[in-house]
Amino acid sequence: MINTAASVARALANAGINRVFGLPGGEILVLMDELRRAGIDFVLMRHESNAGIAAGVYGKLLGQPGVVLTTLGPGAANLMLPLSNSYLDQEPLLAISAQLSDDSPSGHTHQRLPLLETYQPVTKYVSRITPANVNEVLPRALAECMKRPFGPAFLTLSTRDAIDSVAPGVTGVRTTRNGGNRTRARETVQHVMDELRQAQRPIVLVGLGVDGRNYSRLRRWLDGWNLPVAVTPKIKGIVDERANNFVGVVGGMAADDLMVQALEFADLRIGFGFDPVEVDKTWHAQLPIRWILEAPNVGNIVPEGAELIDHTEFLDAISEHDAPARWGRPFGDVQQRRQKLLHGGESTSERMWPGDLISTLASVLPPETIITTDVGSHKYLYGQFWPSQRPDTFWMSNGLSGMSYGIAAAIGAKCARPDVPVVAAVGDGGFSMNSQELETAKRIGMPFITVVLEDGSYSLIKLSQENKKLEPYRTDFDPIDSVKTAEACGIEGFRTSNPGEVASVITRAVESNVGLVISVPIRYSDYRRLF
Ligand SMILES: Cc1ncc(C[n+]2csc(CCOP(=O)(O)OP(=O)(O)O)c2C)c(N)n1
Repeated sequence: MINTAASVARALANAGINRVFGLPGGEILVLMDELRRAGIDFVLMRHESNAGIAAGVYGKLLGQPGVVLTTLGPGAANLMLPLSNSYLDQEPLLAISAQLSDDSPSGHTHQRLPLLETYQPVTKYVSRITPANVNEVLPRALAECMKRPFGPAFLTLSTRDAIDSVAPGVTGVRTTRNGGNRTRARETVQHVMDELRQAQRPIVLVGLGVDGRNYSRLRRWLDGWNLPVAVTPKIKGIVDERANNFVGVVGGMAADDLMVQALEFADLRIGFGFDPVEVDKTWHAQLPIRWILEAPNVGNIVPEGAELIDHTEFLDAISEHDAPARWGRPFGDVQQRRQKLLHGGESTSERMWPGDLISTLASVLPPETIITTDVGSHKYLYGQFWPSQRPDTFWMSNGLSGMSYGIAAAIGAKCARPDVPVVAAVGDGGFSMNSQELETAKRIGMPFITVVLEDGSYSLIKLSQENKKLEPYRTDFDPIDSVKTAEACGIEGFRTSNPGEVASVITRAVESNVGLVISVPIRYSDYRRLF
């Protein structure tokens, strides 16, 4: 006979999970010990929210649910941000927290929270784990996380249940990705061919509902036919953004007006795995879209007129045909204006033009580099202008847009891909939310580079205040020295506004695979010229 905690650990190990991220409380020590015995590493972090974000990115990169473990009460309460992020950003995340035992007196209110009721609306599945149901609940939760759209599940385990015995026999689950309806794929190909034959300005809008493993098929179709393509931020890298047919990034990034103009100008919009959860405006509801989805969008939404079809089948079938028309470069003007924006300013000895930072980083970082961003003006900058080349190399919180994502995501990414450089691009506001995790990265031997854009403000909000013609009020802050913060966490810090210095310091850090914080002073108002 094994206890329930051991059953949980065994189910996770059988599902191929080798790391769980979290922060302990006394109530999860038994489960932590069982994880250790099952060969699962517990990645000790400094905030549960960061642990959840790291786990979601780690899981998605490995094609399995990421797992975060917390104590009850406050530890579990800190899971709201990562669970919401997982829900809206399609990152598979299984969260397990402790909970009070049933036998605790009803008047015992210390750390008692209605956790299942709280998290039920932002997850795909919630349940208590008990000795009686552990064999069903764990496989179900893991499978729910991986069912498209990917998302979160939340489970609780009380200290009492953790040590109670269950009958052996947990075999674990194989997580699967569900496809669409194969029979309709060929029909849809015919419709799309007909529509494309008529179109002069078609654009394919690729979104996070695309399985990254289909990237070469997708490129064969789009590049082979020279079809104009735009992407949403969370699928950046699915196409090569340096290619001639790449129009830009839609979904509230820099140059958004330009992107919306392009979409309005198009006479055929093909939404390939496109999920409006990434879009902060409502054009997706007004402009007609030919949807090609293989799974429902976030919230289990299937837009009107959309059929669920298998993308692999569709891409294989459409690639058997020649392009039904030639479109030239209908969005050439938009493409040029987009590039001009990036080069529309100048660095000085005190402040770097944000566009120069992008160009500099792009010139020295290898194409396999994983970029994670935080949330703010810098996210708009990287989201639009970082020239992604490979799938799964760009990570941001966009459906939720939750600050503090960047550094936590970098830890998850580096754990999943220790062999590639990882760069967290953050603002000085976001950096101060969770820079303590630099110590985590150092301690667990997962070094990455953090680029901090220093402008002494929550610049996105400050700009919004200005746009609304409001008095400047409480959007500036005094600096917390990010170089010293880095050093306090045991890694090197460096400040410069010189593009050449950025290039050489980063090249050295990449070559020697060490952690680095590089702080780059910028002017918040420069962002205005990019948006
Ligand atoms: C957790 C959370 N709190 C608040 C916000 C609202 N918000 C969005 S961007 C932003 C400013 C971020 O400032 P900073 O990290 O310095 O980046 P910058 O805008 O300067 O590039 C704020 C406060 C948010 N998205 N998430």
